Amino acid sequence: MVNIFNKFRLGLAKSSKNFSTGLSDLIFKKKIDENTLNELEEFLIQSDVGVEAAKELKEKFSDVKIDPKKNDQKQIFKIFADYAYEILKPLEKNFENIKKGKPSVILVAGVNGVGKTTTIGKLGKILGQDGKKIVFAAADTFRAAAVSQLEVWAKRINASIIKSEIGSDPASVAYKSLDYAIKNNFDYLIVDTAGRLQNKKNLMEEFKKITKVLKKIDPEAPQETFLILDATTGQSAINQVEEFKKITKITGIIMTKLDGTAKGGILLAIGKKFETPILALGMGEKEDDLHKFNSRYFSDALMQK
Ligand SMILES: Nc1nc2c(ncn2[C@@H]2O[C@H](COP(=O)(O)OP(=O)(O)OP(=O)(O)O)[C@@H](O)[C@H]2O)c(=O)[nH]1
Ligand SMILES: [Mg+2]
Repeated sequence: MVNIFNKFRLGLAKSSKNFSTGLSDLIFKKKIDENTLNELEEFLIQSDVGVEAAKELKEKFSDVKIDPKKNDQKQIFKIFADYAYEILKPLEKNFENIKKGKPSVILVAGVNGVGKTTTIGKLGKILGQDGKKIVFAAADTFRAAAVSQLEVWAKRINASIIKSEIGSDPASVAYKSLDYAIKNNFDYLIVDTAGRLQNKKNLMEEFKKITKVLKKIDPEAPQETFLILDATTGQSAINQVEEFKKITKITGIIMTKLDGTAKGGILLAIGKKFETPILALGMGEKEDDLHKFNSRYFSDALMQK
Protein backbone atom coordinates (compact mmCIF):
# COMPACT_ATOMS: atom_id res chain seq x y z
CA MET A 1 0.00 0.00 0.00
CA VAL A 2 1.28 3.44 -0.83
CA ASN A 3 1.81 5.41 2.32
CA ILE A 4 0.36 8.82 1.63
CA PHE A 5 1.62 10.32 4.87
CA ASN A 6 5.12 9.38 3.79
CA LYS A 7 4.61 11.33 0.57
CA PHE A 8 3.61 14.37 2.62
CA ARG A 9 6.66 13.88 4.82
CA LEU A 10 8.96 13.71 1.83
CA GLY A 11 7.26 16.59 0.04
CA LEU A 12 7.45 18.81 3.10
CA ALA A 13 10.93 17.76 4.17
CA LYS A 14 12.53 21.14 3.46
CA SER A 15 9.85 23.12 5.25
CA SER A 16 9.83 20.84 8.26
CA LYS A 17 13.60 20.93 8.54
CA ASN A 18 13.40 24.70 8.68
CA PHE A 19 10.80 24.63 11.45
CA SER A 20 12.30 21.87 13.54
CA THR A 21 15.80 23.34 13.39
CA GLY A 22 14.57 26.88 13.96
CA LEU A 23 12.35 26.00 16.90
CA SER A 24 14.92 23.72 18.49
CA ASP A 25 17.64 26.32 18.21
CA LEU A 26 15.45 28.95 19.78
CA ILE A 27 13.79 26.92 22.48
CA PHE A 28 16.20 24.25 23.53
CA LYS A 29 19.45 26.12 23.52
CA LYS A 30 18.28 29.06 25.54
CA LYS A 31 16.54 30.31 28.57
CA ILE A 32 12.91 30.98 27.68
CA ASP A 33 12.11 34.60 28.36
CA GLU A 34 10.20 37.35 26.58
CA ASN A 35 13.20 37.94 24.37
CA THR A 36 13.32 34.34 23.19
CA LEU A 37 9.58 34.38 22.53
CA ASN A 38 9.96 37.49 20.40
CA GLU A 39 12.75 35.83 18.45
CA LEU A 40 10.48 32.86 17.99
CA GLU A 41 7.73 35.06 16.62
CA GLU A 42 10.20 36.72 14.27
CA PHE A 43 11.43 33.34 13.07
CA LEU A 44 7.88 32.20 12.33
CA ILE A 45 7.16 35.37 10.36
CA GLN A 46 10.30 34.82 8.33
CA SER A 47 9.13 31.26 7.70
CA ASP A 48 6.04 32.69 6.00
CA VAL A 49 3.33 31.46 8.35
CA GLY A 50 1.96 35.02 8.51
CA VAL A 51 2.05 37.70 11.17
CA GLU A 52 -1.17 36.65 12.84
CA ALA A 53 -0.32 32.95 13.09
CA ALA A 54 3.14 33.83 14.37
CA LYS A 55 1.63 35.96 17.11
CA GLU A 56 -0.87 33.29 18.13
CA LEU A 57 1.79 30.60 18.17
CA LYS A 58 4.00 32.77 20.32
CA GLU A 59 1.11 33.12 22.78
CA LYS A 60 0.59 29.38 22.83
CA PHE A 61 4.26 28.77 23.51
CA SER A 62 4.19 31.38 26.21
CA ASP A 63 1.09 29.79 27.80
CA VAL A 64 2.75 26.40 28.20
CA LYS A 65 5.61 28.16 29.99
CA ILE A 66 8.21 26.20 28.11
CA ASP A 67 10.92 24.86 30.32
CA PRO A 68 13.60 23.29 28.13
CA LYS A 69 14.37 20.92 30.98
CA LYS A 70 10.80 19.69 31.31
CA ASN A 71 9.19 20.14 27.90
CA ASP A 72 10.51 18.01 25.12
CA GLN A 73 10.73 18.83 21.44
CA LYS A 74 7.92 16.48 20.55
CA GLN A 75 5.57 18.36 22.82
CA ILE A 76 6.49 21.73 21.32
CA PHE A 77 6.18 20.50 17.75
CA LYS A 78 2.81 19.01 18.58
CA ILE A 79 1.53 22.39 19.74
CA PHE A 80 2.53 23.82 16.38
CA ALA A 81 1.09 20.93 14.36
CA ASP A 82 -2.21 21.03 16.24
CA TYR A 83 -2.45 24.76 15.71
CA ALA A 84 -1.94 24.33 11.96
CA TYR A 85 -4.47 21.51 11.89
CA GLU A 86 -7.11 23.64 13.62
CA ILE A 87 -6.79 26.30 10.95
CA LEU A 88 -6.60 23.99 7.96
CA LYS A 89 -9.07 21.25 8.86
CA PRO A 90 -12.19 23.30 8.01
CA LEU A 91 -10.63 24.24 4.67
CA GLU A 92 -10.09 20.71 3.42
CA LYS A 93 -11.92 20.35 0.12
CA ASN A 94 -12.81 16.81 -0.71
CA PHE A 95 -12.60 15.60 -4.33
CA GLU A 96 -16.05 14.09 -3.83
CA ASN A 97 -17.35 17.61 -3.28
CA ILE A 98 -16.27 18.88 -6.66
CA LYS A 99 -19.48 20.30 -8.03
CA LYS A 100 -21.21 18.04 -10.53
CA GLY A 101 -22.10 19.26 -13.96
CA LYS A 102 -22.57 17.75 -17.40
CA PRO A 103 -19.65 18.09 -17.69
CA SER A 104 -18.09 19.61 -14.58
CA VAL A 105 -16.13 22.53 -15.93
CA ILE A 106 -12.97 23.29 -13.99
CA LEU A 107 -11.33 26.59 -14.79
CA VAL A 108 -7.70 26.79 -13.77
CA ALA A 109 -6.27 30.15 -12.78
CA GLY A 110 -2.85 31.39 -11.78
CA VAL A 111 -0.01 33.67 -12.80
CA ASN A 112 2.74 32.47 -15.07
CA GLY A 113 4.92 29.55 -14.15
CA VAL A 114 3.05 28.49 -11.00
CA GLY A 115 2.35 25.03 -12.43
CA LYS A 116 -1.11 25.31 -14.01
CA THR A 117 -0.52 23.08 -17.02
CA THR A 118 1.38 20.45 -15.04
CA THR A 119 -1.29 20.41 -12.34
CA ILE A 120 -4.04 20.01 -14.94
CA GLY A 121 -2.29 16.89 -16.20
CA LYS A 122 -2.00 15.41 -12.71
CA LEU A 123 -5.52 16.45 -11.76
CA GLY A 124 -6.89 14.87 -14.93
CA LYS A 125 -5.25 11.63 -13.92
CA ILE A 126 -6.87 11.62 -10.47
CA LEU A 127 -10.31 12.60 -11.80
CA GLY A 128 -10.13 10.07 -14.61
CA GLN A 129 -9.35 7.18 -12.32
CA ASP A 130 -12.72 5.49 -12.20
CA GLY A 131 -13.28 5.59 -15.94
CA LYS A 132 -14.44 9.21 -16.04
CA LYS A 133 -13.98 10.96 -19.38
CA ILE A 134 -11.66 13.97 -19.28
CA VAL A 135 -11.12 16.68 -21.87
CA PHE A 136 -8.66 19.55 -21.65
CA ALA A 137 -9.20 22.96 -23.24
CA ALA A 138 -5.97 24.57 -24.41
CA ALA A 139 -7.17 28.11 -23.73
CA ASP A 140 -3.63 29.36 -23.21
CA THR A 141 -3.27 30.36 -26.86
CA PHE A 142 -0.60 32.88 -26.04
CA ARG A 143 2.41 30.58 -26.28
CA ALA A 144 2.89 27.75 -28.77
CA ALA A 145 4.70 25.68 -26.18
CA ALA A 146 1.70 25.88 -23.87
CA VAL A 147 -0.51 23.92 -26.25
CA SER A 148 2.06 21.23 -26.96
CA GLN A 149 2.79 20.89 -23.25
CA LEU A 150 -0.90 20.24 -22.58
CA GLU A 151 -1.02 17.80 -25.48
CA VAL A 152 1.78 15.77 -23.95
CA TRP A 153 -0.18 15.58 -20.71
CA ALA A 154 -3.40 14.62 -22.50
CA LYS A 155 -1.63 11.75 -24.18
CA ARG A 156 0.09 10.65 -20.99
CA ILE A 157 -3.12 10.36 -18.97
CA ASN A 158 -5.41 9.41 -21.82
CA ALA A 159 -7.49 12.59 -21.93
CA SER A 160 -8.85 14.40 -24.99
CA ILE A 161 -7.81 17.92 -25.88
CA ILE A 162 -9.41 20.79 -27.77
CA LYS A 163 -7.08 23.43 -29.15
CA SER A 164 -6.90 26.20 -31.67
CA GLU A 165 -4.29 28.23 -33.53
CA ILE A 166 -1.74 30.21 -31.55
CA GLY A 167 -2.96 33.73 -30.95
CA SER A 168 -6.60 32.82 -31.34
CA ASP A 169 -9.21 33.94 -28.85
CA PRO A 170 -8.94 31.92 -25.60
CA ALA A 171 -12.64 32.39 -24.90
CA SER A 172 -13.57 30.83 -28.22
CA VAL A 173 -11.42 27.79 -27.40
CA ALA A 174 -13.24 27.49 -24.09
CA TYR A 175 -16.61 27.76 -25.85
CA LYS A 176 -15.70 25.18 -28.46
CA SER A 177 -14.42 22.83 -25.76
CA LEU A 178 -17.56 22.98 -23.66
CA ASP A 179 -19.70 22.41 -26.72
CA TYR A 180 -17.58 19.37 -27.60
CA ALA A 181 -17.60 18.05 -24.04
CA ILE A 182 -21.39 18.19 -23.85
CA LYS A 183 -21.96 16.58 -27.23
CA ASN A 184 -19.51 13.80 -26.46
CA ASN A 185 -20.65 13.16 -22.94
CA PHE A 186 -17.47 14.04 -21.05
CA ASP A 187 -17.43 14.07 -17.25
CA TYR A 188 -14.86 16.82 -16.76
CA LEU A 189 -13.65 19.71 -18.85
CA ILE A 190 -10.47 21.27 -17.47
CA VAL A 191 -9.58 24.64 -18.94
CA ASP A 192 -5.93 25.75 -19.03
CA THR A 193 -5.47 29.51 -19.11
CA ALA A 194 -2.56 31.80 -19.86
CA GLY A 195 -0.51 33.05 -16.95
CA ARG A 196 1.46 35.43 -19.06
CA LEU A 197 -0.13 38.15 -21.14
CA GLN A 198 1.00 41.65 -22.04
CA ASN A 199 -0.02 42.84 -18.60
CA LYS A 200 -2.01 41.93 -15.54
CA LYS A 201 -5.09 43.80 -16.71
CA ASN A 202 -5.24 41.80 -19.93
CA LEU A 203 -4.81 38.60 -18.02
CA MET A 204 -7.71 39.38 -15.72
CA GLU A 205 -9.93 40.61 -18.58
CA GLU A 206 -9.24 37.48 -20.58
CA PHE A 207 -10.10 35.36 -17.61
CA LYS A 208 -13.42 37.10 -17.08
CA LYS A 209 -14.25 36.72 -20.76
CA ILE A 210 -13.67 32.96 -20.61
CA THR A 211 -16.07 32.69 -17.67
CA LYS A 212 -18.70 34.73 -19.46
CA VAL A 213 -18.53 32.66 -22.62
CA LEU A 214 -18.80 29.36 -20.71
CA LYS A 215 -21.97 30.65 -19.04
CA LYS A 216 -23.59 31.18 -22.41
CA ILE A 217 -23.70 27.41 -22.80
CA ASP A 218 -24.09 26.42 -19.15
CA PRO A 219 -25.09 29.16 -16.67
CA GLU A 220 -23.66 26.99 -13.89
CA ALA A 221 -20.23 26.81 -15.51
CA PRO A 222 -17.49 26.90 -14.46
CA GLN A 223 -18.56 24.56 -11.68
CA GLU A 224 -15.16 25.05 -10.08
CA THR A 225 -12.39 27.61 -10.32
CA PHE A 226 -9.11 26.38 -8.92
CA LEU A 227 -6.30 28.80 -8.21
CA ILE A 228 -2.80 27.41 -8.55
CA LEU A 229 -0.18 28.87 -6.22
CA ASP A 230 3.55 28.22 -6.24
CA ALA A 231 4.80 27.64 -2.69
CA THR A 232 8.33 28.75 -3.57
CA THR A 233 7.12 32.31 -4.14
CA GLY A 234 6.20 32.74 -0.47
CA GLN A 235 4.47 36.02 0.31
CA SER A 236 3.71 36.83 -3.31
CA ALA A 237 1.19 33.97 -3.27
CA ILE A 238 -0.87 36.10 -0.86
CA ASN A 239 -1.08 38.92 -3.41
CA GLN A 240 -2.10 36.46 -6.10
CA VAL A 241 -5.04 35.21 -4.05
CA GLU A 242 -6.05 38.82 -3.46
CA GLU A 243 -5.90 39.69 -7.17
CA PHE A 244 -7.85 36.67 -8.38
CA LYS A 245 -10.45 36.99 -5.64
CA LYS A 246 -11.28 40.40 -7.07
CA ILE A 247 -12.38 38.93 -10.37
CA THR A 248 -13.69 35.48 -9.59
CA LYS A 249 -14.84 33.14 -6.86
CA ILE A 250 -12.01 30.73 -6.08
CA THR A 251 -13.52 27.37 -5.11
CA GLY A 252 -10.25 25.63 -4.38
CA ILE A 253 -6.55 26.26 -3.99
CA ILE A 254 -3.88 23.92 -5.24
CA MET A 255 -0.42 24.70 -3.94
CA THR A 256 2.47 23.41 -6.03
CA LYS A 257 6.23 22.90 -5.66
CA LEU A 258 6.14 22.22 -1.94
CA ASP A 259 8.93 19.72 -2.58
CA GLY A 260 11.26 22.50 -3.65
CA THR A 261 10.92 24.95 -0.80
CA ALA A 262 11.17 25.58 2.92
CA LYS A 263 8.29 28.04 2.62
CA GLY A 264 5.48 25.50 3.08
CA GLY A 265 4.18 27.49 6.05
CA ILE A 266 2.69 29.93 3.54
CA LEU A 267 -0.33 27.62 3.26
CA LEU A 268 -1.08 28.44 6.89
CA ALA A 269 -0.92 32.18 6.21
CA ILE A 270 -3.24 31.77 3.22
CA GLY A 271 -5.67 29.54 5.06
CA LYS A 272 -5.88 31.96 7.96
CA LYS A 273 -6.23 35.06 5.83
CA PHE A 274 -8.66 33.90 3.14
CA GLU A 275 -10.35 30.75 4.45
CA THR A 276 -10.47 29.47 0.88
CA PRO A 277 -10.91 25.69 0.48
CA ILE A 278 -7.73 23.76 -0.29
CA LEU A 279 -8.01 20.90 -2.76
CA ALA A 280 -4.57 19.44 -3.39
CA LEU A 281 -0.82 19.87 -3.10
CA GLY A 282 1.85 19.46 -5.77
CA MET A 283 4.99 17.76 -4.54
CA GLY A 284 6.92 17.00 -7.70
CA GLU A 285 6.83 17.16 -11.47
CA LYS A 286 5.59 13.66 -12.22
CA GLU A 287 2.05 12.51 -12.90
CA ASP A 288 1.53 10.97 -9.47
CA ASP A 289 2.94 13.92 -7.57
CA LEU A 290 -0.35 15.68 -6.90
CA HIS A 291 -1.94 14.71 -3.59
CA LYS A 292 -5.41 15.33 -2.25
CA PHE A 293 -5.13 17.81 0.58
CA ASN A 294 -5.16 16.23 4.00
CA SER A 295 -4.91 18.75 6.84
CA ARG A 296 -3.75 16.21 9.41
CA TYR A 297 -1.00 14.85 7.19
CA PHE A 298 0.06 18.33 6.14
CA SER A 299 0.25 19.68 9.71
CA ASP A 300 2.09 16.66 11.06
CA ALA A 301 4.47 16.52 8.12
CA LEU A 302 5.22 20.22 8.47
CA MET A 303 6.34 19.63 12.02
CA GLN A 304 7.87 16.19 11.67
CA LYS A 305 11.02 15.45 13.46
N1 LIG B 1 9.22 20.48 -8.21
C1 LIG B 1 8.02 20.73 -8.69
N2 LIG B 1 7.91 21.31 -9.90
C2 LIG B 1 6.67 21.58 -10.37
C3 LIG B 1 5.50 21.26 -9.64
N3 LIG B 1 4.44 21.66 -10.37
C4 LIG B 1 4.92 22.20 -11.51
N4 LIG B 1 6.27 22.16 -11.53
C5 LIG B 1 7.18 22.66 -12.56
O1 LIG B 1 7.03 24.06 -12.70
C6 LIG B 1 7.29 24.46 -14.04
C7 LIG B 1 6.16 25.32 -14.57
O2 LIG B 1 5.00 24.52 -14.67
P1 LIG B 1 3.84 24.80 -15.72
O3 LIG B 1 2.82 23.75 -15.49
O4 LIG B 1 4.37 24.94 -17.09
O5 LIG B 1 3.33 26.19 -15.20
P2 LIG B 1 2.19 27.14 -15.84
O6 LIG B 1 1.52 27.81 -14.69
O7 LIG B 1 1.34 26.36 -16.75
O8 LIG B 1 3.08 28.19 -16.63
P3 LIG B 1 2.58 29.21 -17.78
O9 LIG B 1 1.77 28.43 -18.74
O10 LIG B 1 3.85 29.75 -18.37
O11 LIG B 1 1.80 30.28 -17.08
C8 LIG B 1 7.49 23.17 -14.83
O12 LIG B 1 8.85 22.94 -15.00
C9 LIG B 1 6.87 22.12 -13.93
O13 LIG B 1 7.43 20.84 -14.14
C10 LIG B 1 5.65 20.64 -8.34
O14 LIG B 1 4.70 20.35 -7.60
N5 LIG B 1 6.93 20.42 -7.95
MG1 LIG C 1 0.83 26.66 -18.72
